[in-house]
Amino acid sequence: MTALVEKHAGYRQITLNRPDRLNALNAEMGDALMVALAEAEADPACRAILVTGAGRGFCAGQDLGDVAVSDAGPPDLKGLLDHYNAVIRKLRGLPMPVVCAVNGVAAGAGANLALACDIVLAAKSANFVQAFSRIGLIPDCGGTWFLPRLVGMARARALAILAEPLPAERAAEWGLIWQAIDDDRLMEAAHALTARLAKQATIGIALTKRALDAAEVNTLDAQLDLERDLQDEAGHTSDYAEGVRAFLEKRPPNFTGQR
Ligand code: T3D
Repeated sequence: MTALVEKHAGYRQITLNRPDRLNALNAEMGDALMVALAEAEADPACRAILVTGAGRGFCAGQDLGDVAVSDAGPPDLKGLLDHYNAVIRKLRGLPMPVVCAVNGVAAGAGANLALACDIVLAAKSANFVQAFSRIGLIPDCGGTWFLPRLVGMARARALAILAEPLPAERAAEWGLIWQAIDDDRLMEAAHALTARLAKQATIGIALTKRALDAAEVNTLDAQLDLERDLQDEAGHTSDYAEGVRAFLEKRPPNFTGQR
């Protein structure tokens, strides 16, 4: 199994599982991720997702053993990327929050897979490498979109062109990720955060994600209208009613994640 799924109360953990190759991506893993994400999305009991990697790496990007140029010519990179792009689109389009626990090196498409998640935690020993330029490629799986938005164009350009490893603590300082965490505490912290998210107002979070994604292209005027409409939707959920009731009654809310 190239992607392992574990069910926890309220959330699922999806683990990239080719540890002897630092979880390098291949077509089979792309398919397995799509299935795991689609199944999580279809499960009403699943209100958050945790993505991580098995072994000492998070993901070393494309499995280069599968894409070597041969006598038959270059490999079908377009076809492969259509495959991986579907995974990135699926991840970004999920209504529930996705936490990524980067347990070790995240290189090439593996780095950008992590950046597609909503909240990225990383072990302090991990690093992020836009390894593409080392082999004559361009950042893909959304890299050229995520990087400038997260860290600004000057840093995005240097990361993409130089392909130098960015240590987790600096990645957090730069705003590429949310937090760098001591290695031995990473998974405990990632589970605690995902479990906490699984108890929050799930529809409100889904609408927040939609608003933030739309803000990437909207004018302020359009965004204000969108916020008004999404807030109206959030305001009709039972979680909103419960949130206000709980506040007034001075107790923690008991959100169900339902409409
Ligand atoms: O095909 C397309 O559509 C194009 C898409 C491209 C998207 C991309 O992701 S391009 C970028 C591809 N990734 C890379 O270029 C990274 C290659 N890996 C590395 O540079 C290094 O492995 C790391 C910096 C990630 C980690 O270094 P280190 O020293 O910690 O580990 P290592 O010894 O290099 O790797 C451990 C094993 O994993 C090793 O195998 P071995 O010698 O023990 O049998 C190594 O060959 C294997 N491995 C690591 N990365 C890949 C890989 N095998 C296949 N593909 C890999 N990407």
